[in-house]
Amino acid sequence: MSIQPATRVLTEEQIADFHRDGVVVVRGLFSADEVASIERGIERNLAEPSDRFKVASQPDDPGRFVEDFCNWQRIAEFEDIAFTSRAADAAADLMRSPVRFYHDHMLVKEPGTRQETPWHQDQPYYNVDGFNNCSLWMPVDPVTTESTLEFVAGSHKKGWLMPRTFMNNEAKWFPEGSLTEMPAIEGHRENFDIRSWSMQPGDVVFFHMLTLHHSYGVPGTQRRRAFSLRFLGDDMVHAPRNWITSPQFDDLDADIPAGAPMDHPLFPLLRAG
Ligand SMILES: O=C(O)CCC(=O)C(=O)O
Repeated sequence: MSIQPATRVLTEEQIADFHRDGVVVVRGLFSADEVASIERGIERNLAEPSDRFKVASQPDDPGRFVEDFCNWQRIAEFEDIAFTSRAADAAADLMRSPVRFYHDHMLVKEPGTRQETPWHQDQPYYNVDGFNNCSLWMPVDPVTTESTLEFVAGSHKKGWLMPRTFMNNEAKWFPEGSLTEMPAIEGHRENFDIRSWSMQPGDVVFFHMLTLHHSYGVPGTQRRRAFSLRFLGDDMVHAPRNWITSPQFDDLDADIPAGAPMDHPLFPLLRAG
């Protein structure tokens, strides 16, 4: 099957913002129909969780934070948005590269969730090396700055930081002492260039897999259902790990050697560049 060429959707200014800050907001990337479709996909995912589904909040949390990963092959709405929407075109603009689909990620905070998403980078949890990448995060519910995703501008250029579990702060990936620890950002927020945007359904943020990001819980009665797509550019290669990555991909080592491109049916090319 021939891979579609990308259509230009972002401005030079948006592309420059992403490269400088490691994050850019793109208003209205998805149509109302696309948002409704993703919302249906999220509800289906919640009703039919996969083996990767996890609860990321404590049992006594008044709300609930749940996540699931890699469901595009069984949830048509997720497959559609990855393959046919302007998301992959925007990723091609940002990466100036062919676009490979890495995975989808659903993140839902139910009303009253206290659990924060701690400050973290994504790439140290993954099984990929390289720098040319981007992720998209979009809410299907309106989010205020209290519960939106927030980012430390420029942090994607400052190296890898220790990944830890969200709930208990355990080092389950890189061994203790092998990476620099996360700086204490909460309590010292004035020392960091923190960027965030209130968002309407259809708006998205694109961010680099090394950009530090965080969100608070959600107050009141508002759900915060979000969906994310992860994209790989032309220098991204397989980095097999001695631990279970998040998300987990079983038995890839036999198919993709260390250091090779993620050329595999699980990671389809979405745009030719
Ligand atoms: O939705 C959240 O609170 C966290 C999102 C996140 O960490 C991500 O998309 O990588």
